Amino acid sequence: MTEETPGATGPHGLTRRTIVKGAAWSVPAVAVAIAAPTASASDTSTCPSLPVPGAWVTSTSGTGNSAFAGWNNTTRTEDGFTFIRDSDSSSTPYVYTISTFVDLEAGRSYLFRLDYVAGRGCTSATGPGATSVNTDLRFAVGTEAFGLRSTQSTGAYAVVTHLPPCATGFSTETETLQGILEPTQTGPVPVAIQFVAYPTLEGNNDDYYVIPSIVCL
Ligand SMILES: [Ca+2]
Repeated sequence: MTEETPGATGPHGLTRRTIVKGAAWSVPAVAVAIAAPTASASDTSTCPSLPVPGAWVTSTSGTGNSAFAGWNNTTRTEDGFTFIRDSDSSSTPYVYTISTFVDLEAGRSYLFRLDYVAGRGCTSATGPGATSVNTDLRFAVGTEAFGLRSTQSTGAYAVVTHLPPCATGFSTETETLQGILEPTQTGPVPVAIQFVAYPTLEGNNDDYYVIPSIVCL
């Protein structure tokens, strides 16, 4: 459960906490402006929706930190997910995967998108000048990766741009990762969002806030 602070709930049901180990958190105001797919897409009457975040399935490998049971966990908002956990002084990555299925029809075209903002995992207590460690983001539909990002050059993928310095919260710019899928068979297709927190003795991995969506073309 997310810890609640009365009167401090953000626009996505997120609760502000000012000092949290492993997360220089502020609710990404830009996320409020992220547009959900609208009726402008064609043939919305039969367009499938992604399940609500609470219905996605979580799997993990490696060891994530367990302190601060509220904000220092990965949480589900009403429209997306936050990943702010860290590898827990381990020598192997902490891998956190959130997945679901969506029923698609053969011969149709579907745009899958993932809007995200990223932030440094440095704590407010350590302040500017503190360091954090890379976290990878992978957005996959079926067997295709539609989005691959790393927060730092030590990661496996292209580095997130406009990532703010430590202790300043999430990026103020939203980026969209997306791809078009044209299935050849009708049936369920897996959708997965994976975070890989690289090993760190200090325990501060960078953070993400993501919102997945689907548009029928
Ligand atoms: Ca973190």
